Amino acid sequence: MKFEIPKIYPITDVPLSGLTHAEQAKRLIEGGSRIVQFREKYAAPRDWFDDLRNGVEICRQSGVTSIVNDRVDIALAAGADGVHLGQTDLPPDAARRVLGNEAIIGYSTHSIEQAIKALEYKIDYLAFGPVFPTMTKEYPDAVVGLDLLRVVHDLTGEMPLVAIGGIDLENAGSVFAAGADSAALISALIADGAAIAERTSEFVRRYA
Ligand code: 3NM
Repeated sequence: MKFEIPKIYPITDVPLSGLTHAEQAKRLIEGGSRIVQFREKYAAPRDWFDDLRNGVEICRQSGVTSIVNDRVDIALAAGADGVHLGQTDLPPDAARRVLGNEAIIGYSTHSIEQAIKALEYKIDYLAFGPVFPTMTKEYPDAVVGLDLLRVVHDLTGEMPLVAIGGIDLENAGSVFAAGADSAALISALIADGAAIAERTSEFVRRYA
């Protein structure tokens, strides 16, 4: 069954928000988010696993989809609904063998070639970016822009498409107009920890 991806797709970032993953999830859900991706690029698994488990439980209690960035093993151990894989993580087919048919598997791509290749996999959504310049990713790929996003939309047909990279309240409309089903957001939602719920509800009011 095609995964109905929410239009607003927040991703946690502890250094940027100054908050635990669980607290970010709480505030994102308060603001109306229906999905949360937990992204941890620095902490050792042992050091963030309890926080993640709390975040996943907070999502579960609200019927919100929980996704873990990069790590299939951690997603499984935490009882998350799925995993978001990058180009150097486990291949989506291997992740599917581990997580099973019910799991949501998303896959990041950064070029037309990668997006076409991604269609060979049994994934639930495809992410494409960075659509705009981003300060959040340490080594971002080249900016793909709205024109290539439109091309990927045409090439990938029914596959749910997530735009990522540099999306804010003002430019989000342009990624939806270019064919994205969802906008993945980090800094626009969580850069100011105290404003997470309010910013999320602004996006939800305007776009979801
Ligand atoms: N992945 P912000 S861009 C995590 O291109 C991530 O795949 C990207 O953060 C990709 O919304 C990115 O603050 C950072 O720009 C997104």
